Amino acid sequence: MSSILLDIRDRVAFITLNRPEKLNAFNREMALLLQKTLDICSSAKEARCICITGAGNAFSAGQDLTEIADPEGPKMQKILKEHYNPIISRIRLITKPVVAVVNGVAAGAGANIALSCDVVLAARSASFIQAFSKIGLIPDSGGTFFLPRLVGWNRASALMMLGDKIPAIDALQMGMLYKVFEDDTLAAESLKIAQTLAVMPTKALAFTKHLLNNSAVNDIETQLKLEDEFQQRAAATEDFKEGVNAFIEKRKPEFIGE
Ligand code: T3D
Repeated sequence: MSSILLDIRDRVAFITLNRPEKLNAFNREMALLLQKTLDICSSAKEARCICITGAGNAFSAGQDLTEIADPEGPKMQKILKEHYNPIISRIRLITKPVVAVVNGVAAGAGANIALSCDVVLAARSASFIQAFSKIGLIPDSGGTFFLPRLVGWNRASALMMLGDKIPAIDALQMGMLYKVFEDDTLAAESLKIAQTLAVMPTKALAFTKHLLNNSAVNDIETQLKLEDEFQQRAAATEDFKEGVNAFIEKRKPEFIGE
């Protein structure tokens, strides 16, 4: 069975991290396959939203620690450069919304992959652990970038240093997530959100994502100029015309993602 599953249905690409016996921990094969799968989703015209979830009871326990301990395994110098950094870059640069459907524990790189997504949803029984300090590592996979921006410096600092297990409901209250659903409704509620995103004006969503990526580093004047540039690009899309026409004609818009 493949360590990454892909299913494209009704304009949504569902990616499942699939090593449930290891709580979907990442080995090299799975990390490289996730990159390849994200590339497939990026270029698949029929997919206008991407969901990432885990098989079984976990989202992902991060790096497979048995692989690190294996003298034949990939060397530390390669792991971030070749495994995680390209995953995070892809999630941020893909011009479609990426939804993390966190169905269980998300630890280490598993947590930070989830936090790098555009919309983060979780089951009530899910939890988030910046597990790195517990094994003498620093938070990677964008954790030092995303977490302080999501929850503030002080909380991020405590979460990363203590490595506490944070229940989804607390993570929600801290601003780490968008919504928490009961375990038995997570799949259906996430599907509704993904299907909503998949019929929205995809280009405008992609431009919004680009602006958010840049807002993390730009000053206000630079960001205002960028908004001006991208608003003009959004206004030139077919979906903008459709949005305005549908409003005037008092009907539901049919966006085509162009
Ligand atoms: O260059 C670099 O390598 C840096 C990259 C770093 C990226 C990272 O992600 S570092 C952080 C790595 N992850 C961790 O440290 C988390 C380790 N796991 C845990 O702390 C716990 O498993 C959890 C809190 C996530 C879940 O606990 P629990 O009690 O629900 O499950 P469990 O019993 O600990 O685990 C169940 C099985 O999954 C178990 O296998 P077994 O004994 O039944 O055969 C366990 O060994 C396995 N497992 C869990 N996490 C990992 C793992 N196997 C390999 N690697 C794991 N990360």
